[in-house]
Amino acid sequence: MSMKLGLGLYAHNLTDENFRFARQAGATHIVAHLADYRNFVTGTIQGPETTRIPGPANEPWTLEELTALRASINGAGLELAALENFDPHHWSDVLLDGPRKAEQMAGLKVIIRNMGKAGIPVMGYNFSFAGVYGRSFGPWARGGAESVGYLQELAPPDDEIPLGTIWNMVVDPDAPAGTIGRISQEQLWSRFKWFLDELLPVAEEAGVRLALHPDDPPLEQLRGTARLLWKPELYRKVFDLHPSHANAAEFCQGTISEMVGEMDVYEAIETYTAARKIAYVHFRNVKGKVPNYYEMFVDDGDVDMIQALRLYHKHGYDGVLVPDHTPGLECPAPWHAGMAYALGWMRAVISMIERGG
Ligand SMILES: [Mn+2]
Repeated sequence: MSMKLGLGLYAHNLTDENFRFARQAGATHIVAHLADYRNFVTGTIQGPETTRIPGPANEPWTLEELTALRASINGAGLELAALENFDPHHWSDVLLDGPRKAEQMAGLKVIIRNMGKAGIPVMGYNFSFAGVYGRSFGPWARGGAESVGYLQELAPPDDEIPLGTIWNMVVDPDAPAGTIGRISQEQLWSRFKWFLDELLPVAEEAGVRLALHPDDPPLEQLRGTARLLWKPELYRKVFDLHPSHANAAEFCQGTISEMVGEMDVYEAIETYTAARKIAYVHFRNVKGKVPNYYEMFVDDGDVDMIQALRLYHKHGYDGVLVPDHTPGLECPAPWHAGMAYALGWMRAVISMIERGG
């Protein structure tokens, strides 16, 4: 296959067993999240038994750590396609324009240089203040399968973000009371441009692409803060800031299809694949659009996923697609079963398309 199948694994899931699971399910690539949402949300500090990178959260990932991570994945017969998301401790003040901004940017440069030396070609990131926020869980997928959605009436209050918090994660438990306040589109784009100005030259030299994930939920504003990429056509604005090959998309097709914009999901796939801007794809299906949508099984949503794969193929996409998330399948291992279902479906359809069917 020239399109490649991958599996995304959070830090607590980066185990040899899961590498073998990915290989057995037909994946050839891994996307590794080293900042662990689940452990952050529950306030549990990652222990060495649950993560491949046990170092302090605010330290840049070292060459030794990244090389060992890649070797463990290669040892299972897989490639490491990308890292996904800096740890919030790495760059909270870059996002918030805080006093440690310059120091943190120096750390991000160390990470990108180390990734280049370790042979990890892509860094996925989400330039966001509120991050993923306000989603609900329910039996909304086919047959009552447990899924996630964004439903306006179930969303928590759209209150301002507390000090010491970025995305939905606490980076400073000792922060005083109060909020980070409101952040405008102008402030957001100015900070984002500074981030690209500083980091893209380093990424180009290191041979690493910086791949931007869109905002999920794709609202223009959330918790009093502007959102960067809430319509498909805004990727054009991002790429126009810097026409570098290293300025790329972590193309979350699921989030794109939740958006209300001028460009629909099929046009977005065609436009950004043809422009060679897609570093890798989050391949998942949804029903509905912002402000009310659910995540569905890959073959059961609003998007014609066979047509979507045909469009990547038509424009010569030869990168990695990962299922991103999927509803769980009701059994003793809902996450694994859901992923195996998505991977099997994707592998079959990609094979069919690439054979001319
Ligand atoms: Mn995604």
